[in-house]
Amino acid sequence: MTTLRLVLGDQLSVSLSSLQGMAAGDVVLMCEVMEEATYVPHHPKKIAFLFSAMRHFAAELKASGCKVRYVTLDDPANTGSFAGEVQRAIKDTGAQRLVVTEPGEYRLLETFKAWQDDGQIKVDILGDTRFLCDIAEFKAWAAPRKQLRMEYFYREMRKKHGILMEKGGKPTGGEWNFDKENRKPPPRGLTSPQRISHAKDDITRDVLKLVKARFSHHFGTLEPFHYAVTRDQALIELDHFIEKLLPKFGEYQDAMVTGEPYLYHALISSYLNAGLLLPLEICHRAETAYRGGHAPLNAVEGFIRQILGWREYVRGIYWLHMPTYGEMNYFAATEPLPDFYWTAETKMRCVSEAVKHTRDHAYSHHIQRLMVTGNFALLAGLDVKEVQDWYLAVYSDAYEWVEMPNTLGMALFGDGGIMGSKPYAASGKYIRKMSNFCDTCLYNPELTTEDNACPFNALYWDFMARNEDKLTQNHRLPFIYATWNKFDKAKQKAIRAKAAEVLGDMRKGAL
Ligand code: FAD
Ligand code: DLZ
Ligand code: SF4
Repeated sequence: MTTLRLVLGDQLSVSLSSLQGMAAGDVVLMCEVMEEATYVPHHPKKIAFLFSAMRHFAAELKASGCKVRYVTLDDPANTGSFAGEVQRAIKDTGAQRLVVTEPGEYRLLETFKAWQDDGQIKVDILGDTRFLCDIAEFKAWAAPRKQLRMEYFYREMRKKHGILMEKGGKPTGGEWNFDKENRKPPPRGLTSPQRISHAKDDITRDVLKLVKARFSHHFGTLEPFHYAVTRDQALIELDHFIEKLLPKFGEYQDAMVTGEPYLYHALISSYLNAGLLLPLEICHRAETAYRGGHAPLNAVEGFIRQILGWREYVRGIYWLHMPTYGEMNYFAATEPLPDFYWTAETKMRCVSEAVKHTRDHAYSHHIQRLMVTGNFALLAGLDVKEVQDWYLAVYSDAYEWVEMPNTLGMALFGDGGIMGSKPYAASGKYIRKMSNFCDTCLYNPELTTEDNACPFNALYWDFMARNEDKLTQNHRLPFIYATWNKFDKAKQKAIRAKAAEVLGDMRKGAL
């Protein structure tokens, strides 16, 4: 009996569950399909990275003796969808069984389940064992809890995987979290060490040509293209980070600097999410750096928390709450996404920097995603669906399982507090403290209602005031409301009028 083993573009790991127990006649199916490349207009770098990584992975499987059916995007017979390609492959190979590892997006899980139900072929959907907490385990952790706080989940994961743990179940260094030593503002003149650019082989060059021809109209620049496209190259990136950048990772984790998209961040999420790297090996390498005296504990613990904690936690939240999660909109935010998310043309230096980094690299680091573009979207009440589609399209590491909880839950508080205990709303003062953006901005972060006042300031208070009924009971916000209520009525009115003016300017393209 021939088994067809469908491997998706973000499943490029030899340890993948659907690649285990292969029999001689089995066929691995991989396909570049328009449906996946366009369900949101993915950044050209993301498409090029994935197609090149898929082609390299297929070549490695072939070299190891697997039978691989690889369908390129420009194959004239390509039907453009997974459904069409699976049908063609069944017809051509006579396969009676299809095996696939569970996908990272709910819409595809529904598709695969529909194939199971229509009974044309036996379809086995296997768990994704590359994650450290499977979906059932997360559901069991969540079931008895009223609040699903990441910090407690993370501690369980530390214990389960024995990462940064000492005898007697104590955390290394005596504490679970060293963030009080992290997250410093950037000192003047902070730059980041040189990053790696990988040489391009024929496969990557062909893909770049293809992407240029077919997806140039999507937001984002294709070249220069520096991405790793094989596991070996991704490991080089990881080693470079551990050796040269990890020691300062914690310290500058939240810093933002004009013209410096990367600073001390790892740049591994695209490789990790596509399967070229695995989470546990990354945590082990980071821990080894600490134990060998190459990186301090605050940096190593902070880094491991992102992978062992946040990454697994957001996946758990996604699968726990889908499909309803995708429909949530706690603040009923419906303001259309302004053009400057696509053009970077705004006088707000912080936003234009974050969008330029995104356009040029299919990357911007966490704090820019959260506290600049995300914070603006939250304060201005931008449509939650449009904002999510933007994040899903523009970042090379974006798949719905990780993008949606981060955008809807963390940045927009659209889930009403499933992920966070309060909205990450901040005025311009936060951005001024954590970046040098305000130094070259036409707006002034110290002002709220004046002509050249930072738009974030009035929007911040307006957000708090217009959502008072939804937030006033929040136990972490009484101080904010106490401050707002101390403003006299005239000041409150002036701030809200200024916020209305800012939104008006945004709609006119004049912000
Ligand atoms: P570093 O800052 O060096 O962190 C190391 C690793 O930790 C990352 O590679 C990533 O695997 C993991 N990590 C850190 N924070 C998170 C987090 N909040 N959720 C999941 N993993 C995390 N991450 C994605 O992988 N895909 C997305 O589509 C995505 N969308 C986001 C949208 C918003 C609005 C926000 C606020 C965050 C989003 N993140 C997303 C999380 C985070 O911003 C990226 O993982 C990170 O910027 C990737 O860059 P890096 O590899 O240099 O990470
Ligand atoms: C993101 C993406 C793109 C752009 N193209 C393809 C593709 O042509 N073929 C493929 O198998 N996967 C692609 N992907 C990744 C899928 O969208 C991803 O597997 C699902 O969103 C599930 O996470
Ligand atoms: Fe951003 Fe306001 Fe600072 Fe300008 S002044 S960079 S808009 S925070």
